[in-house]
Amino acid sequence: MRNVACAAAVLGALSLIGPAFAGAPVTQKTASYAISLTLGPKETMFTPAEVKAKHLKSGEVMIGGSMAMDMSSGMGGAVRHLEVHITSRATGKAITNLTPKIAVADRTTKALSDVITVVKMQGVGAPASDIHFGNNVDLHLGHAYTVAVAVGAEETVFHFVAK
Ligand SMILES: [Cu+2]
Repeated sequence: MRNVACAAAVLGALSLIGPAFAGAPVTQKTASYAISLTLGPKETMFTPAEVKAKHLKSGEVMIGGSMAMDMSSGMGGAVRHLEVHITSRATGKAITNLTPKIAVADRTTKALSDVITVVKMQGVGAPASDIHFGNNVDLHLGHAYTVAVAVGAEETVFHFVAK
């Protein structure tokens, strides 16, 4: 019975801090926006030219600037695809013309927060409503993180434990 109690305790804790990996997105509201954070498995990010040339049917296409780059080094323990979807609370439509600032802080090591290189992207073959912002990032499993997302003057902070 000890294991059962333990698992229940873990699940209870997780529901407080929200899913961190491949779970449903966690959404927070600011005055004008609904901002959703999703952490999934590493995604391969392609340029529009690569998608065309290779006839790709999956992965993600980078549509925001040519300097976009993969932030992950593979040295941090686990690579996760961090995505932020922003919707206007007034129209319900995806915000595609404002690039958010995203900062990731490891609260376990208390390291300074990293402002990540934000890539605007869209799933290959997905509709425009899929347009989102983020990058592949290195996370340490079991560490607690905060992700601060600023859209214009509005900001929200997400808390999770990487798993
Ligand atoms: Cu993405």
